[in-house]
Amino acid sequence: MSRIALIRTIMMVAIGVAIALAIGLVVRAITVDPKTGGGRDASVTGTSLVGGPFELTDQDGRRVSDQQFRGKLMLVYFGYTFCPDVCPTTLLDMSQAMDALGPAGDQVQPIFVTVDPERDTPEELKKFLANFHPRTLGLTGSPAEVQAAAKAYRVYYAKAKGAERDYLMDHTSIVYLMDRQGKYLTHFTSSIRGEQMAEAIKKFL
Ligand SMILES: [Cu+2]
Repeated sequence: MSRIALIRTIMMVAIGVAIALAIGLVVRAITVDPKTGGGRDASVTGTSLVGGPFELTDQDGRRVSDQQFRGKLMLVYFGYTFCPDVCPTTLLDMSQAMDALGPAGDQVQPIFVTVDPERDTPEELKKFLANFHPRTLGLTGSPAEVQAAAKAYRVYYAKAKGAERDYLMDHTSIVYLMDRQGKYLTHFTSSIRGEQMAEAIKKFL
């Protein structure tokens, strides 16, 4: 092995370790329940804690349960329609990913769950989602139903300060990819673009 080849090998290993550590940290961060800080169990069972059953109402007023998507991958994002930046950008990335997948995208169900059921009625969701991929399902429900869904996905959300009708929401911004049984596969942060998301999804199709 030449000196350059050796240095290159050492660098590749170092980068690999750094990436593994970074992934470990992110996965650990998202499995910690923000309310209870329940990191102890989360670190033992890892990402299997992300995801779970939900019962909500879609933008057409139909009742929807996670069971309906068995056999499909779910691309799940929690946010709210009044969001000034992160949510629209992320939904755009999801839409671009769906477009990039082409016909293979039929195996993927993009889902947007509101963390603001107070303002996000089915009608509001429908208006908002007209800007994004046509197969995107918008889900809302009673505060308790939304809370249960968010809890299952380890999503934190809270009303931030603001006027009575113009408040902002703080919320976790992670796109989850779930398998055909509804189990966690991987996740994407806001920095990923649609094309990269599509490439990552393809590996699971
Ligand atoms: Cu948002």
